[in-house]
Amino acid sequence: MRSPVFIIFILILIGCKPTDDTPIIQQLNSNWEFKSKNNKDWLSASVPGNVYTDLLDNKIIEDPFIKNNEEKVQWVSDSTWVYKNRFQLDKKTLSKNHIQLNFDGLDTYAKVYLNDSLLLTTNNAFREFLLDIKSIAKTENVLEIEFESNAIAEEKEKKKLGYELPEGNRIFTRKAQFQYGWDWGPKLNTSGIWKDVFIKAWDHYLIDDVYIKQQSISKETAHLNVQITINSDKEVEAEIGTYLQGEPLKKIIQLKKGTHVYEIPITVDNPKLWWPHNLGDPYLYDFNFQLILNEKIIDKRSIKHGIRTIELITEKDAIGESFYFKVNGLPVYAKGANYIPQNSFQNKVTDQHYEKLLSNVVEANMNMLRVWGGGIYENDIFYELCDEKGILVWQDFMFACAMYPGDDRFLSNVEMEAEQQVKRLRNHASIALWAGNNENSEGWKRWGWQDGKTEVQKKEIWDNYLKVFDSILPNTVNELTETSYWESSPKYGRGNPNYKREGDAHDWWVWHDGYPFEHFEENVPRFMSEFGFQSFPSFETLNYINQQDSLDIHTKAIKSHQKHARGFQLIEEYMKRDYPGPTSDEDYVYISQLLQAKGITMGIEAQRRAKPYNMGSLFWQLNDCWPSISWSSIDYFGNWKALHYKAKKSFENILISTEKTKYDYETYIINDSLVDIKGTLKLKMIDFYGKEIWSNSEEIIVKTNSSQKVYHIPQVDIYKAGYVYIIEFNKSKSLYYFTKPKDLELPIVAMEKEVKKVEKGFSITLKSTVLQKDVFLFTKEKGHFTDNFFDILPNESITIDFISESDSIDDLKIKSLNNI
Ligand code: BMA
Repeated sequence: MRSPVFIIFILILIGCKPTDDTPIIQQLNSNWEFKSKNNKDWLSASVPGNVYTDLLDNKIIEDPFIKNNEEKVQWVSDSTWVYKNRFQLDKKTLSKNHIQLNFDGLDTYAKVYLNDSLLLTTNNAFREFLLDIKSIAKTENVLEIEFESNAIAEEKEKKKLGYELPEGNRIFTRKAQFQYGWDWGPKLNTSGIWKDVFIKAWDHYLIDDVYIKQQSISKETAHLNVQITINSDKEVEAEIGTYLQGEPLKKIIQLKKGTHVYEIPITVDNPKLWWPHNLGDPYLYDFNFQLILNEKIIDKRSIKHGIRTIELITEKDAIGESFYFKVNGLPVYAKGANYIPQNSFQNKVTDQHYEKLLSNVVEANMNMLRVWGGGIYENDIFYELCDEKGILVWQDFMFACAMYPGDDRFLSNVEMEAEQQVKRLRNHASIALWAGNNENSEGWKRWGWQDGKTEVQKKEIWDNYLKVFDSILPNTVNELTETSYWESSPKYGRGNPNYKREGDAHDWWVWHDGYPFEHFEENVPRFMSEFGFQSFPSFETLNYINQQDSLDIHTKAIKSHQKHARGFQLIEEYMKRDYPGPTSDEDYVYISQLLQAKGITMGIEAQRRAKPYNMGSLFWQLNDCWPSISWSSIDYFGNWKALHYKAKKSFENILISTEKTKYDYETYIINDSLVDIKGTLKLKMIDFYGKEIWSNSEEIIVKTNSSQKVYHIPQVDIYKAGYVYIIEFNKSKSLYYFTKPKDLELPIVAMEKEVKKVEKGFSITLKSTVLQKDVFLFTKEKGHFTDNFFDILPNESITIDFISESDSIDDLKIKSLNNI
C-alpha cells in the first residue's frame, strides 16, 4: 500500500505539469492504389509520389532516366489517373469537434472525393489544401482523387485567352515548369499526390501559425514580437508557454472566437547572431510554444530560429545602382550557385540527398544558393539545413522564362500560393530574398516575344505581368515578412548597357552567344546571379545513361541527355580555343570538365577582384535533376566535376588572384573575412622543372572585406609557355600560368603514387619531379576524392583521401594535362 503522503505528492506533480492533449495526426501515406481512368485494375502506389514512379515500380514503363526511354514514356502525361485510399478513423478521432483532411501538395488538376462526395477541385501544385470533413468522416472511408491531364486542362485555358503567350501552355499550370522540358532536363510532366496527406483532429483550439517577427536587433538586445495565430471555438482564458532554450516564459491571453493573432514580445539579451558560412556561427535558438488550457497542452510548435538582419541594398551611386546583401549590418559578398530540383521526380529526393548536397555547398565555401524560379519551393528540410549550415537563400517565386496569364482566377490562385509559401518559410534565418521571376522581364523586352502582338495585347500582357510581379508578390512579401523583394532576375537583359551598372545580371554572352571566357574579365556587373558553361558528367553517370561498362559519348542515349540544341557544338568550339585536342572519349570528358572549370572560375575571380563594385557571384548551376550533360558542378549521382573542386578554391575567404592587364600581371588579394590580415606575400617564378627564375617577398596588410591590389610584374615574353608564377600569402596559395592550357609546354614525365588503406577509405600520395597540371584521379569504386583536378609543383608531393566504403581501389587511374 502506498502511503497517502506519496499519493498527494503524485497528485501535486500531475497538477503542476500540464498533460498533452494536442491534435491527433493520422498519416494517410500508405495503402494507396492507382489506375488509369479507362482501366479496371488497381495497382499499388506510393504517396508522396507521382504516376511515373508508380508505373516504374509496377514495371509498366522503363526508367526514363536511362537510354532513350524518356521519349517512350510521354504517353503517361496524356492520360487521366485515379488514386484511391481506404482508411479507418477510430472513435477518438471521430469524436473530435474538428476533423481536417490535409493535402500538402496535389499535382495538379485534381478532383478529390471522400466517401463519394466531391470535396475539392484543385489547380495549383504549390498550394496546400485543408478540408473540413467532420460531417462525412466515418469509421471506414474511401478517398479517391482523379488527376486530369495537364495538357487537356491547359488547352481549355488557352481557348479562353484568344492569343498565345510565350513560352507554351505550361504558363497556365501552377506547377514545376522544368517538368515541361528544359535545356538541362527531360520532359516528364508528372501528376499525382506529390506531398504528404494526413488527417488532423482537435476539439476547440488550434495553433494555426507562429511567426517570430524581429522588431529590432542590436548587439545588446534582440526585440522579437512573436505572432501566434490561434483558431478557437470559444472565448476563454488561455496560457501561452514559451520556452527559449528551455527557459520558460508565460503569458495569459484571452482567446477570442475565430482565427486571431496574439502577440508575445520576447527580449533576448546579448543575442548570439546567426552568420552566413565562413563569417561566423550560424547560431540557431530553440523556440518552443505551447497553448495551455486547464493545465493541458492543447497544441504546440517548435521552431529553430536564427536571430539576424538581412537586407538587400539597392542604392543609387556614381555608376548606377548597388545590389548587395547586408547581414547584421555588414556587407556580405555572396558566393554560390543556382539550385534546381534534385530530381524530376521529387519523391525520389531523400533527406540524405539534401544533407549531402548542402554539405557540398558549404565545403565549396559557398554562402548563397538561388532557388531558381522554374523549379519548386523546396521542402522544409532544405531550408532547415540552409539555416543550420549558414547558406543564404535567394528564393525565386516559381515563374520562369515566360509571360503568365492575368485573369482573376489565375491571380487569386497565385496570391494564395504566395501567401502560403511566404508564411511557411518566413521563420527561416537563411531566407535572404524573395524574387518575382526568372528572366520574364528580360524575355519580354529582348527576346522577340512581342512580335506579332497587337498594341492592345502587348499592353494587356505587360499589365498582367505588373499585377503579379509588381503588386501581388511584393505586397505579400511586404505584408508578411521583413525580407526584401526583387521583381525579376536579371534586372536588365544583357543587350541593355545598364546590365553592368545596376541590379543583378545574367551573363550569357559566354556560352549562348559564344563569347570567349575572357569576356568575364572585362565585363563585371554589380551582382552576377547567373553565368555558366556546360561539361560532361562523371564516367559513372555517362555509363549509367548508356547502361554499359565502357565509355561511349557518341550514343543516341547520350545525345538525348544533352538538352541544349547547340550544347555539344559549343563545348567543342570552346575546347578548341583553349585546350589540346583529346583523342579518346575519356580525355574528352576530362577536358570538358577542365574547360568548364576554367571559364567559370575566371568569372568568379574577376567578379571577386571587382569587390565592392561587384558583390556577388552565383554560377549556373549547382546540380542536376537527372543524369545529363549540363552546366552543373555536381552531377546527378553527386560526383563533383572539376568545377566544384576549383570553385571551392576560388570561393575561399582569402583569395589570391592575378589578372593580365595591358602591360602587367596584377595580383589581388580578396579578403572576405571579418578582420584585417597581416602577413608575408611570397612571390616566385619557376619553370616546369623546378628551376627558380625569380622570387620576392613583402610584408602586407589586407583590409577586412576588401579586394586589394598587392603586387604587379611587367609582361615579359619569356614568361609564356614554360613558367608558373606562385604567389603565397599566409595559408593561401595561387598558381598563375601565362598562356592558354593548349600552349603550355608541359613535360611528359610519370608521377609516383602510393595508396594506403585508412579508416574511412584510402590515402593517396602523388609525387612528381616536374609540374603536373590538372591531375585527375578516378576509379569505378563509389566514393569522394577530398581534392581532384589539382596541380603538383616540381618535386612536390600531395596527399589526398578517397572517402569510400570499398575495400580496394586497384583500378585507380591518374591523368594530367601533361599527357594529353
Ligand atoms: C538561365 C536559366 C535557365 C537556363 C540556363 C541555361 O537563363 O535561367 O533558364 O536553363 O540559363 O540556358
